[in-house]
Amino acid sequence: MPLVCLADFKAQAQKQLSKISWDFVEGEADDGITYDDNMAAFKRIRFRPRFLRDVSKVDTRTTIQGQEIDAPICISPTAFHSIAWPDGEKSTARAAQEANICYVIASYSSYTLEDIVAAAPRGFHWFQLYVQPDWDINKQMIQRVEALGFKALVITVDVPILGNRRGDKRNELNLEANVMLKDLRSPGEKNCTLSALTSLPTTSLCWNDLPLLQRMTRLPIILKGILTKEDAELALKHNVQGIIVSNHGGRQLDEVLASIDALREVVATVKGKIEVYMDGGVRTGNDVLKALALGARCIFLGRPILWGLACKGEHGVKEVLNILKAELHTSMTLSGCRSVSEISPDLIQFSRL
Ligand code: HO6
Repeated sequence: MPLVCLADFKAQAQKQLSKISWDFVEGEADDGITYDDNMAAFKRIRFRPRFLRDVSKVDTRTTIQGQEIDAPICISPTAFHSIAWPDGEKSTARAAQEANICYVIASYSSYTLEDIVAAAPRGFHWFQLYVQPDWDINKQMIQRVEALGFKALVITVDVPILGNRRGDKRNELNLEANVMLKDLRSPGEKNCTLSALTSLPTTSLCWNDLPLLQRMTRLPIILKGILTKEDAELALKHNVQGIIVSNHGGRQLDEVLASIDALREVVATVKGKIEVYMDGGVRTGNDVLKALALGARCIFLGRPILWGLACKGEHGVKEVLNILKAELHTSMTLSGCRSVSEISPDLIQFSRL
């Protein structure tokens, strides 16, 4: 049977992966309240479609940070893609390049940045940086990604420590103690992006460190993991170029707002001064349409990319991206939006929220 939606890929991926790998990818923190709510919150939103608008031509293209993408559907950073497929991030990068969308390559990748970029030399890449206590390492990393043609730095702000994942504990999977665990090892032994790193980033990272980072690079800086108006205001004050509203797929602090619910507060605060993106719970074209209507410039996918990899490698990722883009095209057509710029808050039934 063909896999026709992201849920099909999820079900098939679970059959492909070992229990320890599957549980790591699922990886919800604590009771999984936010993990569930990321999806459920989308399903509480209803549309107000418009008709008789000549939807014979519908265009899903847009731009992020000035660069064109074929659809507002990009790839969030997730660790160790070789868990799901031997070629790992190289396959992800090829699929992203073919889809002409942005791929945020993770600090904890199974291949070196050089290998990943060589696999997709014309790809549109951002780099997810976990700021390290050692600023020499940060500087080296930034120089490396600039030389490799990355277009932005994504600073993950919601991981002073790793969240509490019960599944990994039951499986006695201890990433902090051993990043190169057998089940997580890529084919080439020394292939970790940050092979020097055996621990997570610094607990002491704070707003005052941002100017230091900004002096080190010409690249735009995007903060990933902002959930409140207070932090959105600080982000503006610190002159960052973008915000990804995210709760890390419900893997960090449990019982925070669903991403799509937090998006509203952040968008209202930012008032169009910088681009706002979101990830968390996007599974259908309707979800993408809702996120855009509520002010996201684009959405990012985490787990669905790993499902694509687990099922069919590069082609699986390409299919996941194609399915979601086709669903978005259908949703736009059925709701009377001919272009991404025509997607507005009027599309949402606010009295229900
Ligand atoms: C180490 N987010 O699983 S996994 C420990 N950022 O959500 S990193 C944990 C990881 C990678 C390396 C990770 C996640 C996540 C040392």
